[in-house]
Amino acid sequence: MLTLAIIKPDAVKRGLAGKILAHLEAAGFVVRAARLVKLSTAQAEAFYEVHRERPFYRSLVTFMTSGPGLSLALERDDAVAHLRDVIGATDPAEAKPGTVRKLYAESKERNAIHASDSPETAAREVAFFFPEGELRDLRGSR
Ligand code: 3AN
Repeated sequence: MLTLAIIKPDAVKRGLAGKILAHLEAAGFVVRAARLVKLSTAQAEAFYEVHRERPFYRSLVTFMTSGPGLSLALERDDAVAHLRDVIGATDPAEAKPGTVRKLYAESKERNAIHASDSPETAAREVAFFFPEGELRDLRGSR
């Protein structure tokens, strides 16, 4: 199954995209699609629509539009749950040792990586960045 990750603008800016991708590949994920995207404000607002009422929403949108992020469609068995384990808790201070956020995140907001939080969200988020046809073309090519 597929899930959606974004190596966030803080991590791309600090030159950590390659290290984080290597970490994900070592954890058994296969890259099915990748795109470096600088989100517009409208796109970031739509992506984080579920958080619209949260106090950090405006700041989150500003951060996510501050530079390009690397969006990834990743495949492995039970991908959503495994990726959540690999990235660690939202707050890097609470993330377990060896998780991406423990290793690379700066703060609760600038936390290096996004990962879909349920299979339903994963389907929506993969489609947000990678239109269906594009993924179909990539399937079976490796
Ligand atoms: P996760 O990314 O672990 O699923 P969510 O969905 O609760 O966490 O939050 C989405 C994003 O909002 C986080 N990745 C982080 O960038 C930001 N965020 C979450 N909680 C806070 C907070 N208390 N203060 C600032 N930013 C936050």
